[in-house]
Amino acid sequence: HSADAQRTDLMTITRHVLNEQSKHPEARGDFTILMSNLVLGCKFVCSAVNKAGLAKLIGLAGDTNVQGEEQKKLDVLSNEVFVKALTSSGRTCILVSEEDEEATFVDPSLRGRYCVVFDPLDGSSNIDCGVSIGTIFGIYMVRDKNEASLYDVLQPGNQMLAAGYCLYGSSCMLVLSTGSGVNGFTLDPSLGEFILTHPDIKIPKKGKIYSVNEGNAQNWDEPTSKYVENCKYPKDGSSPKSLRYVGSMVADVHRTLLYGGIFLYPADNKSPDGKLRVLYEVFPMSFLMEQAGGQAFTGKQRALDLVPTKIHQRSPIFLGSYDDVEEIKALYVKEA
Ligand code: AHM
Ligand code: MG
Repeated sequence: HSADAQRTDLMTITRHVLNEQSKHPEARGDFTILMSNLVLGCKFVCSAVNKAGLAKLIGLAGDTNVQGEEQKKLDVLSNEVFVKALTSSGRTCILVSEEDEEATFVDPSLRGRYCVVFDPLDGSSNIDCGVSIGTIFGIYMVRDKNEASLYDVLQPGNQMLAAGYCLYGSSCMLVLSTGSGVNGFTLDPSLGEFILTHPDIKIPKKGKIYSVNEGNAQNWDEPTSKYVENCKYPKDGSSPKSLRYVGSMVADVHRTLLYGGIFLYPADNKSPDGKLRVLYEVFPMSFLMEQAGGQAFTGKQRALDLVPTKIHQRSPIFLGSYDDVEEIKALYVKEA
């Protein structure tokens, strides 16, 4: 019976990645190994996040605990876990983390072909009140691992090979795209494996939710103000949209992906580039949105076409359902 098959034939994330790689005859298994190290990092962070209060993992970096050892804040700890797991995979070359000012160039003896950009624990200001947080990542291929340079990661998002995020929420979910659609995996804690639970995710063409920090409204530009006004007081007789804003990008984008709607972190006259970082926030989420049939726009261009010049660069971002993003695009075009 198919019901039995569903219970016994488990599509783990490793099996899924292996299947996808088998479509590329030149694949040597490197990507699969890279992914399994990345997944290990996510499992570690998930476990640490779940017992954050108990294990007294929360606390300021630099604080000392009763044993006199330094306590690490969860975001610092998560960063170390990812850097070590990715470096030791032997498949990476350059790592860019939100937590590290400089890019990490992997020791030549351990170098592989992939560059990984990531935010190890995004939304970490939410940890203390138990709100969902996440890890975001994007993967590029280096041109020549013996001549790796920052240029290899200062590439537009359309050059990414894969992108995804892990949500540490009411369940732990990993959402991944390797460039042929988007798939969602849920961690089965008893198995310690991510199992495919959301195959081929497609974002609804139009949504009923908008997601933005409206406290910044007085500093917004015209198109953003008009757009949000229209969400609340639609001129075409349709119902107003609902507002949902967690303040944790992974949670807000995940809801947008599954339910539809729009997530925006616009420019404002205090932060003309918005808040979110191009390499490890804007690009991976834009990649996923496009792969799921949605769109991502910076206010000027398709987000994935932006060419970053600095690894921690920021950009305004509007992403989500195709039709909703189309609306904000039209407002910016009018303005220009
Ligand atoms: P962080 O990297 O300091 O955690 O900030 C990133 C977070 C995102 O997860 C979220 O979308 C955004 O900041 C919320 O910002 P704001 O509090 O300005 O609304
Ligand atoms: Mg962040």
